[in-house]
Amino acid sequence: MLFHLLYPLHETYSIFNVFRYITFRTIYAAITALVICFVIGPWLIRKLQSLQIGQMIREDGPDSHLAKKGTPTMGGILIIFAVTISTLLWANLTIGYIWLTVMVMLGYGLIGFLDDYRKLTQKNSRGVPGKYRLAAEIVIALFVSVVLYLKSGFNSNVTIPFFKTVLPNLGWGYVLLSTFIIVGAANAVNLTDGLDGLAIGPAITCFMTYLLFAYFAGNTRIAAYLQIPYVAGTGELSILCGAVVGAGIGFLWYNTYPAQVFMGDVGSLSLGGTLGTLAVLTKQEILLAIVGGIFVLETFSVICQVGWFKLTNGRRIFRMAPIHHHFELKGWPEPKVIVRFWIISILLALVAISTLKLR
Ligand code: 57M
Repeated sequence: MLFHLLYPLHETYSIFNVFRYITFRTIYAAITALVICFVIGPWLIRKLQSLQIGQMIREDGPDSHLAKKGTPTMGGILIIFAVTISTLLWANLTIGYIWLTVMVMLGYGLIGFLDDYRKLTQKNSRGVPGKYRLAAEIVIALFVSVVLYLKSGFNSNVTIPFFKTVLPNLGWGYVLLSTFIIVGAANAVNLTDGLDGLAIGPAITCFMTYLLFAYFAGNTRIAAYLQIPYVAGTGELSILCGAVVGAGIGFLWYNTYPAQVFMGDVGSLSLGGTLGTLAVLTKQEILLAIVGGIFVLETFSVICQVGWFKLTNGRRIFRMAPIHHHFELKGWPEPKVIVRFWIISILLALVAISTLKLR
């Protein structure tokens, strides 16, 4: 909105020319979202507490988690609110990719909200039946994928990391791939969100990385120099990514150990769905497996644990899955698990960025 209101004034006052720059608006989108979290966060936590929107803790989890019972959850509402307001303020709202990504964030946020709400009203950790939740996630992801496939200027080639000339065109198969990426990312972040700050930390590094990818893909000179797909309009997604990074840091202020609030499925599903959508829009689909390697590791640990458990009639690979619980049960203090996962996430982000040159 500010772009549309203030940039035209640059013809009279040159200072307003600054609003044309994506870098400027990305920085201030991050600052705006961060300030919104600082201003509204304490009120929201008190509100969640007064409404008794507290976390139900499963008995079969690590004993250390029992002390977390009643911690306010659904703090993801703060993230979504801050990102939405900041994006509407700073992004060029004529870019359809902005609306598409915000739609996924709000749609997945609604699915998560209904899941969290049902857990609270039913006083258990089951929530909305998995098949209905998955169906709703697939419908939203499929809609976005079909819209992109039919949109002129958006091709169905897949970018393969390390290979600049290998760009297989999947045709309609791209719709299935992008649907899988969006739904998979949402559920991977959801699984990871099991320790204080464990999901939001890697989410911040992922969105910082895709902030760069969006800026590069939307800039003809940089895209040509790096020989990555140019996608007109994705540059504006840097502003949305900046807002998510700012909101994520703001949320981490309250979610850091010992957490005052959890993001809830409303936060984890919306963050993951948004991240998956960005990976598709910036044509860095497969690279998400490296950038979001922590989320992949967590999901993979569950798949291996459940699969092995069924294959061997009850034997486990890990002491408990997802893998963050395994380290907890090995005796690592919670903060140690969290910060070490953050460090790995930063390392993976750097490796992923380096692949743009290693091709
Ligand atoms: C999402 N939710 C956390 C919080 C957060 C198939 C199986 C692997 C599924 C998985 C599962 O239930 N996943 C659900 C993870 C939960 O966090 C809430 O959920 C939101 C995110 N979706 O925002 O509202 C608990 O995580 C802890 N937490 C924190 N700090 C945070 O900032 O401490 C969350 C955020 C919270 C709190 O304790 O209650 C979760 O862990 O459920 N199941 C599991 O992950 C369970 N693993 C398991 O059953 N392993 C089995 C098989 C199935 C693989 C095995 O290893 O044999 C673990 N989780 C629980 N109990 N709660 C262990 C048992």
